Amino acid sequence: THPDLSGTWNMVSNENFEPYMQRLDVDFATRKVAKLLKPQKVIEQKGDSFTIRTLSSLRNYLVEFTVGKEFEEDTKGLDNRKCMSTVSWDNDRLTCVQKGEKKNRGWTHWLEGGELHLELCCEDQVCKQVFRKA
Ligand code: YOG
Repeated sequence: THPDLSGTWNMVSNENFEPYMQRLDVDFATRKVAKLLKPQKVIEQKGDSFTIRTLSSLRNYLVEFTVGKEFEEDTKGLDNRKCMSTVSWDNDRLTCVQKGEKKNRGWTHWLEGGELHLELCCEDQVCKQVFRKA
């Protein structure tokens, strides 16, 4: 049985977000605003079905998927690319591979000490975010 990531989570830390955004070709002005944000994660997990909302004053982003089923992801409002994404459980970690123009792109969520962790990768950059239950 896998961990339940469901809930509303508030960001408490965000490391290396700027270089991650640079790898995604996010423009300078957007990066300066985006790095000041403290987004909320709202996760609904029902069996293998997930809805993940990333909410902020600048932009909201929604992704819906079923574990193990590849889907076309449109990162509209973020870096505006299309990826073929697949999310799977790697033991207790929920891992997404985002195949597309950018190499080594993806993310991993896990729970640790009651907090929600997230690593976001693009090429050689890793952004590390931590969220606490609202
Ligand atoms: O989460 O993929 O939880 O989708 C990463 C932003 C900033 C907009 C957010 C708005 C990447 C401008 C999504 C921030 C930078 C910067 C809040 C993280 C691109 C553009 C939306 C993510 C996964 C896992 C689910």
